[in-house]
Amino acid sequence: MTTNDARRGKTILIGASEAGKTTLIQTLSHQAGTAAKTMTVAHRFNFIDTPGEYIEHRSFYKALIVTAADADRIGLVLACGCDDCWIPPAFAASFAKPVFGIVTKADLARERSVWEAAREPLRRAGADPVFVLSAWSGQGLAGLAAYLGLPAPDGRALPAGEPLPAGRAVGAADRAAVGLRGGDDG
Ligand SMILES: Nc1nc2c(ncn2[C@@H]2O[C@H](COP(=O)(O)OP(=O)(O)OP(=O)(O)O)[C@@H](O)[C@H]2O)c(=O)[nH]1
Ligand SMILES: [Mg+2]
Repeated sequence: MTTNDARRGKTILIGASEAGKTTLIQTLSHQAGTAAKTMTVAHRFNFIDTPGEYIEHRSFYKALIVTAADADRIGLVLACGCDDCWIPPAFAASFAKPVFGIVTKADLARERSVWEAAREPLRRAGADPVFVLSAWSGQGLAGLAAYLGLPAPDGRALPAGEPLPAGRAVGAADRAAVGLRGGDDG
């Protein structure tokens, strides 16, 4: 670990499947490519990436808390316009470390009211500050990068008119891979 790495510290990202955690890590780490489904906890650059299932099922909470011991701060991630955000109120109190929030996919909603609505579950969880951004358009990334002590990335701005990549379906095979047997155990 270099001196710079030590100063920046490690950030663990926690949030539902498809929230955009891995894509955001790739973008902040200046890595090209498309994010594959995260199957297990992964250390990537200054980040600890977690599978969405870890917040979607209470039985994984302990694993999240133990894993967060290796991090200096916790980022709770939620996609703009999500129907079920999975982030419980006061969740930040589970960690004796700074907890901040990230609303991703801001490019999917132009209205400020949608962004504000997405901030609410994060605020209720105890996250502060809360950043609103899009890894694809690049909007809002500079603020988060500055907070984390990282160089500002360009985002992944797509050529005008090109559709955004479709989201992946999260299926039974994904659930099995992270150790879930079937129905919701939360
Ligand atoms: N429109 C839009 N789509 C995004 C953005 N960030 C990620 N996505 C898409 O959202 C989907 C899920 O992204 P991931 O980064 O794999 O999500 P994740 O939170 O790591 O998901 P798990 O690994 O399943 O927990 C992918 O299809 C991404 O291309 C964004 O800022 N805007
Ligand atoms: Mg992922």
